[in-house]
Amino acid sequence: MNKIVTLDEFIIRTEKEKPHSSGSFSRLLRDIGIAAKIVNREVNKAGLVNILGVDGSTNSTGDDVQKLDVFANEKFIETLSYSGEVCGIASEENQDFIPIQTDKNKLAQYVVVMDPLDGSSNIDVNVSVGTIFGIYRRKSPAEGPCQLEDFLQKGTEMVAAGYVLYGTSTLLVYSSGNGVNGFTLDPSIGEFCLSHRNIQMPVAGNYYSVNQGYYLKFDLEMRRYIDHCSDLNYRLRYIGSMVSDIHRIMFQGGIFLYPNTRKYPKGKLRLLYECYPMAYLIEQAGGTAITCKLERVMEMDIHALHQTSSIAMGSRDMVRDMKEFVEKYGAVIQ
Ligand code: P6P
Repeated sequence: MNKIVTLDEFIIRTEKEKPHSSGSFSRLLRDIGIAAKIVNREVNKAGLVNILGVDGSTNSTGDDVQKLDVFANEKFIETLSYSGEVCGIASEENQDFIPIQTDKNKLAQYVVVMDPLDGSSNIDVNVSVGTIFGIYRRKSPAEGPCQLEDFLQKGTEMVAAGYVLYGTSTLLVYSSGNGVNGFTLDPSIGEFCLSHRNIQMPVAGNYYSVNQGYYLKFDLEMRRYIDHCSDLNYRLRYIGSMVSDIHRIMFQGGIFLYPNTRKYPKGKLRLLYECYPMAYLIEQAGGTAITCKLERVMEMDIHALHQTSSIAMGSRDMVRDMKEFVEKYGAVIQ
């Protein structure tokens, strides 16, 4: 029987490989794991308690905020604030970033960007949802409060990214720049245990993931590529939860698309805490992540916390094919 490697043990082992590590980053990752376990406990019993349904408010992009969204946001903020390793948080659920100003945190060197419960419209129908997070080193002077510049950093500046998938089992998948590893929560011992070592995405696949309902609202080049997927008898899989849709692609190959539409001319998904972290993981797993105007997502300039972007990410060969359709049919800005 293989020895169980817990998330905490894996983080400590990884830390030893980085001689100058102060342990601060490791403690931050462990705290994210703790918050994920707390959120998981509530997600798993959401149907039993009065935590379903919307809480009447809307978030920064006008989505109805589900009660579990609010709970997840509060728990991640609470856990990360207590940790002492984070000087600020930017969340989908908060219009502005949140400075963490306790004595422990104000000298902290990291900020966290997150979508605490992505795909939350699926909660009430028991479909999997996820948490997405990214970690940056702060850029502002260490002794003062965090600044907006600490968050408006390109994806290439991210030092780690990950997601938690609350599905048939609960999985934490993350990378700190040396490959992607997955940890499955074992409820019997309350630990995330290493279950998917060094995840490498297939270079090709036959799944495509897009909201087909918007087909007529996509630009010509995206419609032609989607027709191409259909002509090749690729299988359409779309859950409407980015973490779930991309998780499949990480293991079985495929391409995830959220092109710009008339309703979302700059795309719907948020660059800072959805596109950058998922692009980081996709690239670390050997895939490709670009916008529908063929820019590398990680290199995109960011000017606002809730800035959106179109995206096409997944298996290297499939994104390359999509790129050929855009070049052939699209008015790509050179
Ligand atoms: P649509 C969920 O609201 C989300 O932010 C992502 O998780 C998901 O990929 C996308 O929006 C779904 O959007 O317009 O297809 O419902």
